[in-house]
Amino acid sequence: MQQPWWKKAVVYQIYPKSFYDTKGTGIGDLPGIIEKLDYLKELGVDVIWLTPIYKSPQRDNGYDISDYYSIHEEYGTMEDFDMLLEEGHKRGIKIIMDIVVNHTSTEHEWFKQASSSKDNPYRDYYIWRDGKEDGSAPTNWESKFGGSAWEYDEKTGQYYLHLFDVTQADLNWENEELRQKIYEMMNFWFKKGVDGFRLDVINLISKDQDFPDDDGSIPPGDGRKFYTDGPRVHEFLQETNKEVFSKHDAMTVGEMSSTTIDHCIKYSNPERNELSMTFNFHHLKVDYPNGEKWSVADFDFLALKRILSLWQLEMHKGGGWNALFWCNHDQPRIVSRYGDDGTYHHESAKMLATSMHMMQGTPYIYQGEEIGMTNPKFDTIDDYRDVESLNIYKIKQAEGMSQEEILEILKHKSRDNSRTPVQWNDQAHAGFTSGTPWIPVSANYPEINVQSALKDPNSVFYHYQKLIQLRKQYDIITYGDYQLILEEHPELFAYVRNGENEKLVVINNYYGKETVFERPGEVDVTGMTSELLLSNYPDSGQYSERITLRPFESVVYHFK
Ligand code: TEU
Repeated sequence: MQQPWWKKAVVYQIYPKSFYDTKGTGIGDLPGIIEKLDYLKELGVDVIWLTPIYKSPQRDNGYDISDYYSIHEEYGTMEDFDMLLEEGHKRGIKIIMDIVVNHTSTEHEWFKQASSSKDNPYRDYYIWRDGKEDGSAPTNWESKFGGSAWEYDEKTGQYYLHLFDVTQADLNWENEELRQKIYEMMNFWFKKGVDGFRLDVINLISKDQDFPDDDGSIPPGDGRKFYTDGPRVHEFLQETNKEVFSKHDAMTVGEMSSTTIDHCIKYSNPERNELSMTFNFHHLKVDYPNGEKWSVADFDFLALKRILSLWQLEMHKGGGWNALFWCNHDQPRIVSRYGDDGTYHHESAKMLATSMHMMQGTPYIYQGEEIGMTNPKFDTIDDYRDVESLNIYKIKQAEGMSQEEILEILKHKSRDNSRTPVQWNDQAHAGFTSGTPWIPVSANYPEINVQSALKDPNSVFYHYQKLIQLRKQYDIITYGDYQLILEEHPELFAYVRNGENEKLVVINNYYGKETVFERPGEVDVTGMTSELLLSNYPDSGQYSERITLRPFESVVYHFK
C-alpha cells in the first residue's frame, strides 16, 4: 500500500512571535522565518507548522482571529507569506497553517454583526442563549482560562459562549452557512499553496444542543463532557474533509482536548476521511496530581509509560495515527519538566528526544527544543504575558493562595515557559531582536543558544538532526510495531519496535542515577546481530544481556 508522505515526516513548530525579529520591533516576523529556513533545512525537518499569523487583536497571541484572510501586521504582509511559502518549498519544506475555527475574536466582523442585534443575519454564527430565570448564565460551564464560559451582552440581553477567553466567541457549527464560509476560507489558503492545517481544539466544535448544567458527577465537572468529542464532530469533520482536505494532498493534524483513544482512532483512521493525525495530551498530565494543573508535583513515571504505550498500541490497532510531541506553545519545556535542566541538561534533553522520536507516529519539534531550551523561571508576575497565566494569578489569589505559591506554580506550569524568544546566540537578547523583546529572554542564553549548539558536535541539536536522519533511513522507525518492555521498571522506559526480520530496542534511563537493564524473556534476539544506532553518551557500549545505564543514558540498538 502506498503510504501518505506525512507518516515519514518530521514537523517543526514555529511560534512566530518568539522566533526571529528582523525589524527591531521586539516581535518575531515572517521575514525572520525566511531568514532561518536554511537552519531548519540543516536540522532536516520536512514540514513547518506556523501558529496563527492571521489578523488578530492578540489577546491570545493569534488564537483570537479577527480576519481569516489577512496577515497580522506585526508579522508582515501577504507578500511576505507568499515568499515564505516559495522559499520553504524551494528547500523541500512544506508549510502547514494553524487554523482556529472553534471560535473567532469578538473583533471579527461576523461577531460585530452578530452582537449588533438579535435579528442580524450573522446572529446564528455564534452561540447565544438566554440566562436562567434568575438572570444567571445559561449553564455552569467554565472557561478553560478560568471563570464562566458565558458572557452577558448588555445590548441584546443574551449570553454568548466562550470556551476560552471572553474575547474568543465560540462559532455555531450547527449553522450550515457558517460551515460553508469556513470551507471557502480553508480552500483559499490551499489555493495559495499551503500544505495542510493544524486545527485548533477541533474536537470542541460540536456542542450538546440541550446545553445542560454539569452535575459534576464526572470530574472536572466544568461542562466539557457536553462539547468534547461532541455529538456531530465526526460528521462535521467528514464534511470538511469532503469540501476541503480531499481536494488537496493535505496533511491535517487535529488538536484534541481531553479526548479518548476511540475518538482519535475515528478522527485519524484514513477509511473515515476525517484527519491525518491527532494530538492528545494525556502524557502531559502525569504531573497534575488529582487532575490539578495548578500545582507543583513530580511526574508519575509509571503512568507516563502506561499512557504512551496504551496510545501506541491502541491507535495502531485501530488504524489511527499519532502526532508525537513533548513540547508546544502551551506546555512547559520538557527538559525542565521530565528531564534535568541542570547537571544533566544535554543528556536528559537527548534522552527525552530519543524516547519520543523512536515511537510510532509523526514527531513534532517545538522551536528551541532542538537546543534544549528550558523554562525561564520568571520571578515576578510582570514578566508573564499569557492571558491564561494572568487570569489564574488573579483567580488563585482571590481564592486565598499566596503570591509566592502561585508564582512558584507558574514557574512550572505557565504557558509562557515555552514562549520566551528563541536563543540564537550569546549577544544582547540572545540575538532574537535589536529592540526590546515582547517577553523576556531566558537568562541562560549565553550557554544555551543555536550558535554554540552548531559549533559543538555533541550538542542537543546534532542529536535531533541524527534522529531525523535515522527516520529517513530506517522504515522500522515509522512502521514497526511497538512493544513495551520492563513495564514496572522504576527508572527505565524501554520498548521494542518489531519489523520484518529486524528489531529496534530502545532503552531510556529517566533518572539522574545508574540503573540496570536486563533483557526480559519476551525479547528474543537469538541469532540476530546488533548495532548501536544511537546514544547520548560518547562511549555507550554494544548490546549485551545486562547493561548498566548511566544518568539519563539512552541507547538504541538495531537487530537484524
Ligand atoms: O489550546 C487548547 C487547549 O486546550 C490548551 O492546551 C490550553 O492551552 C489549555 O487548556 C489551557 O489550560 C489551543 C491553543 O493551542 C492555545 O494556545 C489557545 O489558547 C487555545 O487553543 C484557544 O484557541
